[in-house]
Amino acid sequence: MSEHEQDAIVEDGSSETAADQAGHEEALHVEAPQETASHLHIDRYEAAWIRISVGVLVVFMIAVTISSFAIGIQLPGVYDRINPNELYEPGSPFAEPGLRELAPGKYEAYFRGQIWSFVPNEIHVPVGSEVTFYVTSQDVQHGFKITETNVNVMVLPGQISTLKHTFDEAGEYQIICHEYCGQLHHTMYATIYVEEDAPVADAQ
Ligand SMILES: [Cu+2]
Repeated sequence: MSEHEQDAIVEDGSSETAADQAGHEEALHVEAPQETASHLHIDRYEAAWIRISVGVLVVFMIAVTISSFAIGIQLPGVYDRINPNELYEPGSPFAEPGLRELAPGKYEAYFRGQIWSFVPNEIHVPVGSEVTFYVTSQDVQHGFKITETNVNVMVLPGQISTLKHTFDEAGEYQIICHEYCGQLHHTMYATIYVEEDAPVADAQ
């Protein structure tokens, strides 16, 4: 087909498809004069999605604010570092870990994770107690999760992890190791007894 014949076909439009038509219209758009920034056109749907995205961010910020200030959800923190070989040194809080009363209703509890137990393996606190936990491992990586609470930290040799919880309801709370730590991992647990008017006892 010669060049002349091709032009003829386009001119009479006999072989022009709908797709070609659309292509031509698009080309016309592209050639339209550019709009200035002051008259920037944002497509209706694009504007809607921008509003939705901003809305989602605002919802996230509200959720984070409520969970940290109203509900008290906290991220586990690194309190300090400690040499796992020095856990039994005099003065180390992990040589004889356990519960200590700081003030009425306020306690700190030191726990040592080791294959395959927690020391101490039980503590008793009265209802309403606020307990700050300090946990470390003397050997491998363990987990420290208290059932029915938000307390959930990894227990790493060399690191003291900390989290706080207020026990408002009486009952038995299991502390379970939820990081696989070897053959008897499933036997590694301890118990927190939250008792009505309980005399505070600290069992090893
Ligand atoms: Cu374990």
